[in-house]
Amino acid sequence: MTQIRHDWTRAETLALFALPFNDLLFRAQQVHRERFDPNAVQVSTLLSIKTGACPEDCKYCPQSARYDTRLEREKLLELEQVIAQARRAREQGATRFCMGAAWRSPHDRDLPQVLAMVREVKALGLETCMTLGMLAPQQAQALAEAGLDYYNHNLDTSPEYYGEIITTRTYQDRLETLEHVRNAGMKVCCGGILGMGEALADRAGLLVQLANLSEHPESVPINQLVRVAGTPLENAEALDPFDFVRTIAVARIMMPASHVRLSAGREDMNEQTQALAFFAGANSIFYGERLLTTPNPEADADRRLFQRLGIHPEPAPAPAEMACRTAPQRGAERLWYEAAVGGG
Ligand code: SAM
Ligand code: DTB
Ligand code: SF4
Repeated sequence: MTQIRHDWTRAETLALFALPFNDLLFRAQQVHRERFDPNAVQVSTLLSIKTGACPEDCKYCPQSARYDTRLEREKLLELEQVIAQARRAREQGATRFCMGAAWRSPHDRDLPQVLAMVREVKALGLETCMTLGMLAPQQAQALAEAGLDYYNHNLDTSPEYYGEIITTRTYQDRLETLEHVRNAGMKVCCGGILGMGEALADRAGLLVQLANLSEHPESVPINQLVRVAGTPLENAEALDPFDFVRTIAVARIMMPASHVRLSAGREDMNEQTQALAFFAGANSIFYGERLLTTPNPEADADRRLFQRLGIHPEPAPAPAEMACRTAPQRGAERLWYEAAVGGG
């Protein structure tokens, strides 16, 4: 069994990237099979619970108030709206519901409403995830106590390239939030974005940072930049799909027990590239027609793709690990297959 390591060097990582494509994918697939069902993919649905008007300057992001992206801003959603969307996601067969807010960090004033969202979504039998920006230790604690399973906070790129992309918060700020999340006992979802003009060394640098955290993130989203008109990166050069797949494979080899998420950007990817990404070790996706503010493939199209590839959705954690898993959710898993058969 491949060892879990936390002492990766950039040179070793670059050597993985330099392998011939077939050798790299073969190694990644071998590592993948040691710990995972190679035909199971975890499915999460995203919801933007607070959209736009963000004070940060992340150059990739349509939600920054600094760029004119024609995005309709929305205040924090009402609890009922969130519950309705979570139910819908569950009916479609998602097992995790991820809620994102365009904040630098949550205001304590908003926390009670956010905690209620965690409790209610969890009560539906879904795993819960949130991404709300930087967290203070007490905020992380409160989220954990409300039952939040995962917190998403990305490093985005290498420490060296980071300053080209974001100036309003530091890499160190991000690392500190990740530590608060860990200390509160939540699972960490942390990854980055490819296609922002970064060099290969920056991709390696990002993966070294992730793999050398004291514990690997349980979930590692690898996003392909969604180029949104009005953002400074709207004309970034398109990524070579093979380079995207290579990065997935290297992430899989460096973090053998983590779920690697084929994250944003699937709308711009053909099915063959997605299939290669699954072969390279990606075993999680965002499912449902919307990411936060940009389009994602239709649920029907994903069900058909899964069916054509013989992939099934990964079941939610067993009842022992997640006492509140309810009958309706098991029903939803059955529905997934029925819908897939009907839609195929
Ligand atoms: N505001 C919070 C924060 O930044 O921590 C949470 C929401 S933010 C939208 C979550 C993540 O989405 C970012 O860290 C970034 O990695 C990803 N993201 C945002 N815009 C993107 C885009 N255009 N393409 C790909 N990923 C994007
Ligand atoms: C992550 O790594 N990717 C997701 C999630 N975490 C929150 C967000 C992708 C956002 C893509 C642009 C948008 O839809 O606004
Ligand atoms: Fe704000 Fe998050 Fe977008 Fe950065 S990525 S501008 S913090 S919503």
